[in-house]
Amino acid sequence: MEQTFIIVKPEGVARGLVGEVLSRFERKGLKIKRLAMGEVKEDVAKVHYGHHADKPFFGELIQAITAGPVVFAVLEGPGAVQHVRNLIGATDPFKAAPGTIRGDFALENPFNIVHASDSPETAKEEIKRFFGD
Ligand code: 3AN
Repeated sequence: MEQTFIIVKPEGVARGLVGEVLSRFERKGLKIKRLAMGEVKEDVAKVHYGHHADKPFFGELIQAITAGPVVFAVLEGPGAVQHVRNLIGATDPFKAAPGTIRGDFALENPFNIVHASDSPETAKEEIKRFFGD
């Protein structure tokens, strides 16, 4: 069964949105297979967002994801990756549709509340990165 990986980012945890975010995934029918609270260390953040290393916002992105406690989860279900991407909405909160997590709870990047894997292959890498084997 397909799995995906999500992070409720520091601003999501700080604003008390962990239950809200997880409940949206559960209501959709996705199963929570693993769940942990932790933090994203700076070296791990730089690998995780390595595809943005040359962007002007890289510094603020790393600062935001390492700013405080986060919640990590593995979600499972048919088409889990795409379903979760649909539920979280567009990367840019100005473009995320109302009804999506980012559309309902985020104002601007990099504070878009939740990270989710963008493909099943990325999900496998990210699950390994944050949960180990
Ligand atoms: P997604 O998180 O939707 O997969 P990515 O991987 O392109 O999108 O972006 C990773 C993170 O980088 C986003 N979640 C967002 O927090 C941040 N980000 C993307 N674009 C910008 C931007 N223009 N300014 C600041 N942060 C950004």
